[in-house]
Amino acid sequence: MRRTTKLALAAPAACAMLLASATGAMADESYTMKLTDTMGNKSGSTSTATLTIDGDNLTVDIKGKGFTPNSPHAQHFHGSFTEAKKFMCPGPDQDKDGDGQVNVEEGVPMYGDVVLSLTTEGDTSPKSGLAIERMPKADAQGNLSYRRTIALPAGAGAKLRNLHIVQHGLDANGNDKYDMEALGESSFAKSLGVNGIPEEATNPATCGMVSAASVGNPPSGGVDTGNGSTEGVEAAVPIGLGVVALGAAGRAWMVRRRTGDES
Ligand SMILES: [Cu+2]
Repeated sequence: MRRTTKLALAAPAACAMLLASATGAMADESYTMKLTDTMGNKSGSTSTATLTIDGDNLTVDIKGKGFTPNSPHAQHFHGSFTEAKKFMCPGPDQDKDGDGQVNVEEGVPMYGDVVLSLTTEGDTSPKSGLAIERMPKADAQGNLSYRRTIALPAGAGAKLRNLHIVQHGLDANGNDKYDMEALGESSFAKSLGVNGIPEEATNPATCGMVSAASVGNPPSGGVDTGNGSTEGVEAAVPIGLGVVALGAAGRAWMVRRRTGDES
């Protein structure tokens, strides 16, 4: 009888402890990571990203320099919330065709699919991967500044350490814009059915891993009590949806460019 009572009391206590530790792991944490041209793409771009996690709210603050001026730069969290999958920033050896650039197709096997699109407003899903009109634009000096708070799926905040940030868009021939002369057409965009986008606009310029954050401890992932919570995010990543959206975004980008050229 006494034994039963003890157990009955013990269970809620254990639950409370679990809850407490879970809350502790997810309390306001802030850490800083460097985004650099790990690819050897000669982008000349570097950024500092500060991530602040408050439960499942993520504030991303990015300050960068050396970006193609007056140009939009697509940026994403890449990788996977699933710890079993190890993704990382590509090195120059990912340049399989030896053209001196690690392009998107060469980078993806290493850095993984888009998990979150770091847009300036609206949707942040992989569908907005190339929503260029909602991506941050570098100023005339090539400085890029971005800040946004994003609500993550439940439990995802604690799993960010499995991800990394990639910023895209570089100026390979140093004429301060994206053009076909330097690297030709983006085979990635073309593969999505969007013609006429310079590869300069899609190639990765910087990459930085959350697990390499220099300040504070990356979230431990200790609250990984189930895998259902982030599956929505994971499932939204792959190809089908992303491809359609990237295509649409690419076309929008081209329309914008044409309009710009005419004016
Ligand atoms: Cu990306």
